[in-house]
Amino acid sequence: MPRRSFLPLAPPGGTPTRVLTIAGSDSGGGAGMQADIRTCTLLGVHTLCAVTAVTVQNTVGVKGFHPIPPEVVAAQIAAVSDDIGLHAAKTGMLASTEIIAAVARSWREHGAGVPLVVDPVCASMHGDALLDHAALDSLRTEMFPLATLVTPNLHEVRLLVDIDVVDSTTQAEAARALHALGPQWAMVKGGHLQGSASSTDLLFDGNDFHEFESPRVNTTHDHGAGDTLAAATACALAHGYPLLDAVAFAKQWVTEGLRAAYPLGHGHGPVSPLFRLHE
Ligand code: PXL
Repeated sequence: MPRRSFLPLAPPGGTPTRVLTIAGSDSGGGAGMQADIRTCTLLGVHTLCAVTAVTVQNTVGVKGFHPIPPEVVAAQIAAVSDDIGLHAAKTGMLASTEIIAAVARSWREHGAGVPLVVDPVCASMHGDALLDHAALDSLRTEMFPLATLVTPNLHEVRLLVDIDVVDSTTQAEAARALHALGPQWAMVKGGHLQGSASSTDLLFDGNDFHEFESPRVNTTHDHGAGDTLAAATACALAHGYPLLDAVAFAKQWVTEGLRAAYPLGHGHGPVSPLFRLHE
């Protein structure tokens, strides 16, 4: 796929493709639902939103979060599916066992046949918990079997399948273990692997492995990188891209976003899809 190829746009006044984000709000505007909305919008996709939690955070850390009642999360999914209709969805921060149960139930009712990217968010980049530890099992047993694609980073891989990814062999072992939990595709993101000049994500479909390599972008402003990757993948899937093309597209998108990332506040600034406005 050529660099700079973007997704098809609806003409002005035409109804765009819709993607639902089921995620937490980041008051700092860098990660979570706000990152999803930024990416979807700049890709010409209308974003539907089911908020799971309101986090209180800035660029330095997460001070706390307030989970939304599970039935309200489920009702948001039902409301937008029934009236508006969606072409793909992604999940980010799900916060608790109860919210995961509500999202899974609601997805079984309303999501049939719609591609679902599950980004199993467990903690912020500062290590602040965004998911109850007891909810890890629900993520594995309730969300993974519903997923078209799961996109854990190395920290999440350790929590989910207890594998320390240190090289390509353990990365493949982890992809197999994640796939065995039920998603159609499992991707182990290698961005946090130290000592490599490139960032290689490894995707497994139960038979074959596929590598996605991009140059490592040296920046401390990478808040929201995982959310952005999952959101861009969902947008491409919503447009009917085959999964491998959707991931390749999203990987380019997040790499450009990392190159355009900007300082903000006193901590880590966000990945920035605003580069799109300079095209
Ligand atoms: O980037 C993971 C993430 C997802 N969702 C919310 C977050 C974060 C990281 O901080 O705050 C709400």
